[in-house]
Amino acid sequence: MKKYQYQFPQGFLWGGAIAANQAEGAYLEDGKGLDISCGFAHGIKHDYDPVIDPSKFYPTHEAVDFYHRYREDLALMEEMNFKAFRTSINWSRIFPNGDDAEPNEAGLKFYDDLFDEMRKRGMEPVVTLSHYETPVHLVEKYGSWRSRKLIDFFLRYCKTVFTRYRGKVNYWLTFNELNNMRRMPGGAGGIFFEEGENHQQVVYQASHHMFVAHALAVKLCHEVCPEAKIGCMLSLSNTYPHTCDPNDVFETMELRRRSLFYGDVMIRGYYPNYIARVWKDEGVEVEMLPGDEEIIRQYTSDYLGFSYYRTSTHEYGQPFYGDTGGDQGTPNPYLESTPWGWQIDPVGLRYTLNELYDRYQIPLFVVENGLGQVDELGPDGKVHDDYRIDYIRRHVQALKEAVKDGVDVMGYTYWGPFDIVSAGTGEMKKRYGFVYVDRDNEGKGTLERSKKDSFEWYKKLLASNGEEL
Ligand code: BGP
Repeated sequence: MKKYQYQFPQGFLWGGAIAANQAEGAYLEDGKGLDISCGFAHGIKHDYDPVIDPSKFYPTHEAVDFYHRYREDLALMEEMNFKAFRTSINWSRIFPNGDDAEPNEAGLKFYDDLFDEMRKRGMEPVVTLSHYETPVHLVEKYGSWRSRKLIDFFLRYCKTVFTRYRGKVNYWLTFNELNNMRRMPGGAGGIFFEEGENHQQVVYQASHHMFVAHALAVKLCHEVCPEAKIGCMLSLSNTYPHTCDPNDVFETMELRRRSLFYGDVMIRGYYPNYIARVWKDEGVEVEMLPGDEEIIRQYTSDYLGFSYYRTSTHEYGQPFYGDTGGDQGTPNPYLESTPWGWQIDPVGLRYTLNELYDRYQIPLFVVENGLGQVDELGPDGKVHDDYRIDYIRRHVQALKEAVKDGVDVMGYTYWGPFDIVSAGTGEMKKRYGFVYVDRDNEGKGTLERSKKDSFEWYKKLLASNGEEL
């Protein structure tokens, strides 16, 4: 029996997380192709332009220029004692069209240098293979993951990067927040609907192809780099029943299952019984080839990476838009909200960690958690972000309680350790960083980096392996 764990284990992966498209910029440099993030002027929750409109400003095109400034940024992360740094490889830097026969050497070289730099600075790279970055050509030519062909293209890409970065990257994640296929299928899977389509049919068929691709990527990773671990990644901010009315309670469970369904398939390795009724009610018939279910059963995730930001509540009869109720659900009177309406709930993190470990019994990795706020520069030209320190302190406390509860947690990578473009809204104004980046919503600013108060605080937290709160 496992002994009582009263503190964070040695080797706990503390650090930070970003995504290529939200930080790198250089959107067409060194042979890169267009990926879907390039067509969202206001983030993935809003309209997508299949053709770039030259009169519009697209925030990811330059983002915060991590492509050219990563050495400076990683030096700051090293100063904060990071043990891990999560980013994605932008698929379209390696295969500009997604279906190219040969990879783009300049793209491969960029990530070689980036991962070398991380290792040199004592950080384990944690790498997402697809973080809202499906190559545009795959969307146009094949309808993205509607087509089974994407499985082969994705695996060609995986084989290329697993082989190239073997020994450098030991932690992989396949698709970022795959359960967001329901809420934001454009971002999560490059799915844009045609008129008259049954949306749920398209989403679940595409998800099936992604499940097979995920399982085959697990297989491949284990063959090519046996020392590496590969996980799935889900958005698992949580939802409570708004009241103890059994109707609220039951329906909230059903809503939660819409997200856990993705973990159930990729971790437990089979389609859960409850989905048959959901599909029947929604008129969904997923086509599977013989052998698909066996592949999914055989190659399950080594760990579960997930994002946790908030909770909301659900009332009987509300629509199931996303992972947290009717996107935001009904406000919880016991919690405070950010200016974006995200309700801050540290206990919810402990609850979620216990919920997930009870269900899956595999290591968990909090690969995203953080506070998006409006940061004002003080008269001294600095950001005094006590509110961010408070948010992290309370969440890390809750994380520690979960460790004591016996949950097996591998690490914690804070979202957006330096300010980057918001995925949801495309804003720079929604800042998460310990490091301020001088750039605004219109793309103005010097891009200069400066430390906020939270920088020193997080540095101490990491130096003490999570003890100095
Ligand atoms: C997650 C995404 C990230 C991210 C974060 C914060 O859903 O994986 O890419 O940005 O949420 O969201 P936002 O940027 O909209 O504040």
